[in-house]
Amino acid sequence: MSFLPIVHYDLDAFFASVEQKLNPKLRGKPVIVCGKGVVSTASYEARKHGVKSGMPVFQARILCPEAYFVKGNFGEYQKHSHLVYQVLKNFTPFIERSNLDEGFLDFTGFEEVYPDIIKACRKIRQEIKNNVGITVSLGISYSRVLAKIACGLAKPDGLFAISPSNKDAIVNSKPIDILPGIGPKTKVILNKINIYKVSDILASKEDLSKILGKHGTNIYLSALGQDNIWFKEREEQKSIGRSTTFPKNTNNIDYVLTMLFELCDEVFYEVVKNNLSFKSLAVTIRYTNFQDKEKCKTLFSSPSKLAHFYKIARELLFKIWDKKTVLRAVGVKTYNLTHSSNQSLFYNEQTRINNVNKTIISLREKFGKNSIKYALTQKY
Ligand code: TTP
Ligand code: MG
Repeated sequence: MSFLPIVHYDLDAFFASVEQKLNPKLRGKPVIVCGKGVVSTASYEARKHGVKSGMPVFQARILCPEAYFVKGNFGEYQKHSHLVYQVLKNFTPFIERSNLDEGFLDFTGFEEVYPDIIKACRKIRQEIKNNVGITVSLGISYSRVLAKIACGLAKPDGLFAISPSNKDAIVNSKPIDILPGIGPKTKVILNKINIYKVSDILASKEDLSKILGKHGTNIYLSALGQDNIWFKEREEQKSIGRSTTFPKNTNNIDYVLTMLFELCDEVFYEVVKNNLSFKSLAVTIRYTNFQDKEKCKTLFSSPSKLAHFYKIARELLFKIWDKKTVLRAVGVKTYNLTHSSNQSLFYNEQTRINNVNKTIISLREKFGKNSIKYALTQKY
């Protein structure tokens, strides 16, 4: 079998599984995690009764009155997501988290490290079960879209692989909404022209682009198993960075930090504006002899506040700069960018910070960059 380098992981009934792990009384029972009057998630025991995410809690009570209804504990979910990440990062440095409970692992070029990728994935599942106490489903394939589909087929608590030789047999007979880009509205449009299965999409290339334009073409490519706008290749993920050459060489610490803060401000809001998050942050300095020095840090999660971003950048700067040597330039760069999704039904501190960031960005778009700024207080 050809090497299948892409793995999609998705924790099973994530919030409910964490509740069941923390409270043994809930294990094996229908558990419904509620937030803002709707179901955040239901354990598989509750799903048997028809309870679904997004459903009003009163409706879930009718469908499954014997369920345990619990209030979500976002801090615990973040903690468990972090524990899962700790396990995953021992297997590959290329982890693209889409949200707290799912993402892609990229094993491209790892054929020799993992000659049997399925065996490696079994190990990942076992380690998450042992070390974190919840279960994960894994989909393995040669593209991101197929790995995600495979993961859906593996659920719950399973593992599924789609290879070039079994792709048609497995995927083509499935309903079209297995593909990305097909929500309820697109589904209705396509059903009207007798497109129900993935194989129907493969037979309707022209109709798709005629009716849905570029969107239709992208759906067609997904049906072929090719990644496009929804899932980008690792190579396409760029970095965002800025650097500045000082008008005069300097070792004035206040001046250098002020410039660093300006750069952090630009890079940070550029990242946020594009709905991205990043895994690595680097600071570079250039000496007067044009030699460069860089210090990079890999982070568990992308800072959501400029102050936090700047704090890390300043620490990195002080690791490579003795505060005495005269400098010519300084730079800040973020690497390993992925699209971030802030999907959460809870209004929490994170939502508040995201709203503040969005407001700052829209004020700047209207009134210019200097219309609103954080004050920099120097402490070192
Ligand atoms: P999902 O991965 O969609 O669902 P799940 O992990 O509960 O179940 P499974 O993957 O086995 O199908 O979402 C992950 C978590 O995100 C989920 O546990 C709760 C939260 N969530 C919401 O808060 N609201 C929602 O509408 C959805 C879909 C998820
Ligand atoms: Mg999940």
